[in-house]
Amino acid sequence: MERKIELHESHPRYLSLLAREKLVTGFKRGIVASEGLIAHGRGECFDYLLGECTIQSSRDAINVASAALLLANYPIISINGNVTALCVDQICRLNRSLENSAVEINLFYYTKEREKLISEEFKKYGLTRLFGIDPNNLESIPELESNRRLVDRDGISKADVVFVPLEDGDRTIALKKMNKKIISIDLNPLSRTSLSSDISIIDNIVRVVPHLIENIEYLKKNSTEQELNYIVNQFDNKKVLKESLDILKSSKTLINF
Ligand code: PTJ
Repeated sequence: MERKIELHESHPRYLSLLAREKLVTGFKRGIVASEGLIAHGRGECFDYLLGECTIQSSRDAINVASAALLLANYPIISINGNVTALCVDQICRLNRSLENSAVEINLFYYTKEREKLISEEFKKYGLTRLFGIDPNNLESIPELESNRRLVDRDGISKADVVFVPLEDGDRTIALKKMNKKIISIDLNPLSRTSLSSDISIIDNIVRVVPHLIENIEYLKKNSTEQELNYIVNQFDNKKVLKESLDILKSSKTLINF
């Protein structure tokens, strides 16, 4: 029997419940893989320990990511089922605010049907060109065996910067070996993706993408190329990872309660 849940903004866990609802709906519609629900649960656990907010070191990483995306010649935003269910609209806005970027689909639990549904979902939000769907235009990343090994010749293959929200570690490492600059979003600072990215944003994607768009718009208006380069060059990703781990290990969230 179809279940109907009413979510009220006044509920203390409204945003968390909303994200769950988006994923469950995405799963029922065939956009999210069943494993995507488990992956979200893992993310929630880290989010809880981070206090469900954007910590200072992640704000810094978002600022650096914004500068790196603006400096890139050809940035690609890689998307999957969870990213689509949680923030398809915001990803399309991010793509529009970058102007020279493109979006590429890359599914770990690949099925033709999911690829089609996700691609239609992006079209609904105004995306006219989605890479990664033309089998004749795909090539394999060396040393990678999962479904994620296929990248588009006109997309990720050519990109200098690849933005990978909710990615798996193998592909991040493989893309690094191809000399791509990797910007990731992952709530787990200990994941191989976070550990091997150039810029690791340890935060929930639903908070990150709006901040990123706002930051990009600000930097576009207020920064020179030299200033953007300075922001990127002074960045220390290890410091970001260490600071987020320190917060996870401390009881700061409990103390603030
Ligand atoms: O749609 P597909 O087939 O490409 O599959 C997508 C998933 C996410 C299921 C697939 O890539 C996967 O299994 O990912 P992993 O290896 O479980 O990694 C996902 C990472 O994202 C984990 O480290 C989670 O902690 C993290 N994560 C989950 N939800 C969020 C998140 N990070 C940021 N924001 C979230 N909302």
